[in-house]
Amino acid sequence: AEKIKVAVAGNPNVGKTTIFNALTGARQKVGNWPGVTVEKKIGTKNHNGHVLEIIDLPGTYSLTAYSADEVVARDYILEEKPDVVVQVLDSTNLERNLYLTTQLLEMGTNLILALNMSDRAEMRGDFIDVQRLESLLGVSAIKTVAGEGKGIDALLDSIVTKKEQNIPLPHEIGYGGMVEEKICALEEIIKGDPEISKHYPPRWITVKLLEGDDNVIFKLSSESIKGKVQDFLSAIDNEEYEVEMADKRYEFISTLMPQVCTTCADEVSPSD
Ligand code: GDP
Ligand code: K
Ligand code: MG
Repeated sequence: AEKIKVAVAGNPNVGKTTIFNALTGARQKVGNWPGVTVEKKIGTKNHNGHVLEIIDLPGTYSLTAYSADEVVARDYILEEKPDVVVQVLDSTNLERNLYLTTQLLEMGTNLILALNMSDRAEMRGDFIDVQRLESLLGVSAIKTVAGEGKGIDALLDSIVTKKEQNIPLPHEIGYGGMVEEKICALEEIIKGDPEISKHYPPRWITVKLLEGDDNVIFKLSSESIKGKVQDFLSAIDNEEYEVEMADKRYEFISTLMPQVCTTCADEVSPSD
């Protein structure tokens, strides 16, 4: 059977490794990502006649190029194009964890949310409306308690189903008039690159460049397009856009939260 490539992503300390271990059992290999001392873990799992190759990505709060961990995680997603990305979330810090979700959605990943630590959330009296969350975000979501193996079979079933459906749609957050105008203009330039649209979601590349993420410019193959992009970017104030876009993502999440959980309040506030 064809291998299903699965990447496990998430913030640090949400139970990623525990989920990875529950998914793969003892069948794992540990190494390093090329060029950096970030641990790379790969495991395999046979599930109902399907072979899953599962990667435990480094824990990250975001997918901007702020650290080696973030670059490793996002380059894996962009270059290796896993069939399915499982984001593990800490259900007691849902709002904060959804920030990474917005970025995974913008990258056009085929996304499943593992709402982990659901034992602790329920002990606090927080009940997340999973179906509502799924329909608002257009993803699949499953409650898990990783250490007890709860939800792991459902997660495996969901991975296979996701792969078979294979309809990742880049989810677009509207950034509002001023920013959208710039996105539109810059995206036009970027789409002129002969390689970019074949490999990456152009809007995602555009958003990252507007945020001042220089690392992304290396994804462009044409020198003349690179020059045009640099001219465009030097004429604007990146910081202003970065702040505005982060605000819009938080706004999107804070509008969503009361619709999926009436009592949830993060143990750690999203701005920490
Ligand atoms: P990672 O940093 O995301 O890889 O997180 P780990 O897998 O190392 O887990 C962090 C801690 O949370 C460990 O002490 C786990 O035993 C614990 N943990 C993981 N999943 C759950 C869960 O669903 N419920 C509870 N109560 N604890 C969990
Ligand atoms: K925590
Ligand atoms: Mg870990």
